[in-house]
Amino acid sequence: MTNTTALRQQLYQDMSPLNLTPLWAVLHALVPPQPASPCVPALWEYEQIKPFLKRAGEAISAEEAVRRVLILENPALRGQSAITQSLYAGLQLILPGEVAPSHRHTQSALRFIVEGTGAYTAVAGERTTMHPGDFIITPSWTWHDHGNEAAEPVVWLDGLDIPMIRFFDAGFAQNDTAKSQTVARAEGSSFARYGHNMAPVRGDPPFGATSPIFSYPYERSREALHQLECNAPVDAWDGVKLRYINPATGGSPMPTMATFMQRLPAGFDGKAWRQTDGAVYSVVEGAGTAYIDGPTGSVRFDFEARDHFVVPSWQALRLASTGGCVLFSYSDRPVHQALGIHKEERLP
Ligand code: 1HN
Repeated sequence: MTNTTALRQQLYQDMSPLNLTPLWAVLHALVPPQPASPCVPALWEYEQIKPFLKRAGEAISAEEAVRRVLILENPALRGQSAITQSLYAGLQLILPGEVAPSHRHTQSALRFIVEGTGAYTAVAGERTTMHPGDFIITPSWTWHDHGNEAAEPVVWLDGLDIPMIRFFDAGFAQNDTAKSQTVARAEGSSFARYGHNMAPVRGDPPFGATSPIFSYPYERSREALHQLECNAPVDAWDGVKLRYINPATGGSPMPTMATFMQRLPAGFDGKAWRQTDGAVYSVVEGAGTAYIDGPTGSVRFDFEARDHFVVPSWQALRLASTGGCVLFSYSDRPVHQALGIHKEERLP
């Protein structure tokens, strides 16, 4: 051992009991030249998952579970209930006749309906009926419960900012006194008030940072994408892609998560792009292929309707579809934008 090495080792050892660590040993990893996410790309095929959802339905009731959900964990983050460093994803099942009891928490949630029709979710006193492809939000600290008064099981994707709120140590939660909330407004009231490029003339309740619309029906988003596919130029990277907005601000429906719906026309063979916000995808209709290029190599995911996949931060994604498809996705982009650190690169 050289003198210097010995000197340093002794320094590290002697100061360690005082919880001191030399920066120069970790500086490179702390400020990498570009994002080096510990997350890996991953695909969850619905065909493979569905039997386990079914078995979960036999193993526990929605009420006992509170929320009967199979968490989609990033293979590189097992045990952390995280699909990216900042986001959570899970598939929730509710069977006919079941109720998932009312509660609220500071974590924001989104629901994206994957299979089945007729369950409802209630948010702050208003119910909305679920249909495949609908996008529903549960803003931070709003009471919410779910129920299924229809004849078939309903499965949806839950997207939450759980790891982010955990990072900030800012999580609070409460159970409601009643299992289901009392309905305070007729179904469709929020959409009638804010879902048509119009708003009430006076007496807006304070919505804060979240959208006054809490259900964005698939029928509407699908129609918009169809119109644009037929009548407007198709983007070489995205196909036809729209973002969901808070109509009161033009920003994302909730402050921590952005959501998107896109259509890849039949024969689409897209260019690659990358962004700092890792994203979770839910395949709505059709089939296609995602090519993801990252520091640990390249993967190819052949996806079908109801499959889910995750693209980590700063890994290049290229999408293709022979027969055409529709994709829903969400990411933590609004937080990157609020912090001024969002970066996107479209590769040639
Ligand atoms: C939650 O409240 C729901 O309300 C779903 O359906 C998933 C995961 C962690 C914490 C709360 C729901 C959740 C959750």
